[in-house]
Amino acid sequence: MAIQLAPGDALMIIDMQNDFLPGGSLEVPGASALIPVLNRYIAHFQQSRLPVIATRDWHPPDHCSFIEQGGPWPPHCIAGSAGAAFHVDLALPADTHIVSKATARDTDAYSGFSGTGLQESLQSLQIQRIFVGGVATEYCVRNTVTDALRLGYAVIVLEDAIQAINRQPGDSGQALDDMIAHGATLTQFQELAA
Ligand code: VGL
Ligand code: ZN
Repeated sequence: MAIQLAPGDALMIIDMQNDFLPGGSLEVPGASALIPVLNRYIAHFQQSRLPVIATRDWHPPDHCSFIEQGGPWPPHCIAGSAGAAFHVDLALPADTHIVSKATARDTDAYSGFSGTGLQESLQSLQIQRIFVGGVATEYCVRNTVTDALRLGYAVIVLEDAIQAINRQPGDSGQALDDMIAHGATLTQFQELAA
């Protein structure tokens, strides 16, 4: 079933930062394959004059999620570092709304809504439906999607533009099931009406 973009829609790209891409400190396997797909979505939303939002993981150097501090992850996405920059091939428009998350040392936040003001930004842009892609499916994508659904947004997950870490085999499928159980729908680029 074709999806027609309309006013009130926004594209939300989660954490397409160097540290989550091949060669980065917390590589999401296969994530570079998302870049050309996300660029097609970006072009489509721009042609429709609809907003693009990009979240970024933006940690202090001693963030609680890092192994040295007893957390699960190698250091990654340290605010201002090259690893925290968006990948150069991702064609983010100049007026992209950038949302920095997990910026405080003592709290981790997988959701783009967590302490960021994202909800207020969406309200001022009069957004009602968000199309979500990026990484990682079972962490930041999943938590951002379920928060958005709880807040009353319609959410469409771009199944050809997300990638999981899969620390446990099956994490990706579980995350998709969970997002669907919360009310998300899935789509792929071909489903978007021209
Ligand atoms: C993420 C692990 C640690 C994510 C962020 O963006 O999904 N995953 N920090
Ligand atoms: Zn992180």
